[in-house]
Amino acid sequence: MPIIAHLDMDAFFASIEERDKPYLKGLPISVGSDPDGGKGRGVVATANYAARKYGIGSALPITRAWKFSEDAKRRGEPECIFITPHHGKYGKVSSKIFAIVRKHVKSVEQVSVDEAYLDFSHCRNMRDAERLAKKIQSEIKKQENLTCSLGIAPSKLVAKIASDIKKPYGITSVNKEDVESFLEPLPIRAIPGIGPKTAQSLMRLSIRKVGDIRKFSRESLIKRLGKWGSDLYDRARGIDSRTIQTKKDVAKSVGVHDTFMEDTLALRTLMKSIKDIVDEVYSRFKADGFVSFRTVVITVRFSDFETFTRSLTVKVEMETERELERQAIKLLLPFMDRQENPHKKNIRMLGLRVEKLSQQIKYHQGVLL
Ligand code: TTP
Ligand code: MG
Repeated sequence: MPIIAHLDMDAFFASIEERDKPYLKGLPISVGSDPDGGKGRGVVATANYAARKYGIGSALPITRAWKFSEDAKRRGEPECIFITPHHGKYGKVSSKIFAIVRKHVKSVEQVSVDEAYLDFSHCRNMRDAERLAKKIQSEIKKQENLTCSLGIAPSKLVAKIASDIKKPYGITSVNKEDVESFLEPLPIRAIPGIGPKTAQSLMRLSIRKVGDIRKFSRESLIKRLGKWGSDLYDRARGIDSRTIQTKKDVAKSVGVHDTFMEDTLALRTLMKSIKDIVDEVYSRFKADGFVSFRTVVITVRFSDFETFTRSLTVKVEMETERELERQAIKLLLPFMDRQENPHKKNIRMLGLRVEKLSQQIKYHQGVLL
């Protein structure tokens, strides 16, 4: 069972502005469009927690943010400080933060300027994982004077939801056996992918909490919401088999090709060749330390050098040589009949490649090797 952490910076753009301009300390801040005295266009990118108390937050039209700030002023509270974003600066801070994270964690999948999934599977247990989270959190605070929150769970989905629970500067961990009871009381909007529109259509079915989704069968959710209904059925149960994809994994592929002594369209020759190629690709893939792949690509070159590639990508990782062989043959067969080869041209070369690879991380007594 993997242990995945999700790290998300607190009020990221606004916290950087507050840090860099000491006179702003403690004041409500909105980073985004210029309100232009209430006539401005555009939206709030983010707001610090003091401004959120006024109802100001991401995606709020700037005219409304201005109004909320004016209302606060009338109540005798500090008005909101509106700042236009400095994206270059935020990018640089982001690089520094994830450099700190990478010192502690080998497998890091950064998904936005301020968040990443971290592979904590080398931790012996949840307490160990919490200690590591605390260490990363404190080091970011010490070196960059910024706070972040982390969620630790057996899946990306639950880790992401958990990182939001104790913001700012919080850590929330969810054990495997507690996933369902953790999700049950949360409002449906806590599930990534449920926006205001989906939330509204779910409200019509009296679905308000994640636990309410579980009262519906997969079929009835599909009937009401289409394919998304099936995803929702899984998400409400914390089911999510996505693994951490580092840049290295995404970029890597393992491939082999074979040029025939004589161009051919003979079934036996092609089947033997594809099986040998599968064997070779699979051995290399294993030797490079990979454990799973999600994409299979085939290349076919005909005797006139016309070349085609066809690929397929699946959601759930494939791991076995048999699966690779099955997919490779599935991709090759159309080239042997009219579908992809109406003129019955002979084949000169066959190639096969696997992509979207995941690597097994090697551990020794809880230490990353
Ligand atoms: P978030 O992590 O969603 O928000 P946040 O870090 O400001 O606050 P939280 O403590 O709730 O995590 O987004 C990260 C940054 O991305 C945010 O600081 C500004 C930017 N952003 C936008 O520009 N527009 C948006 O709609 C959102 C949601 C974020
Ligand atoms: Mg954030």
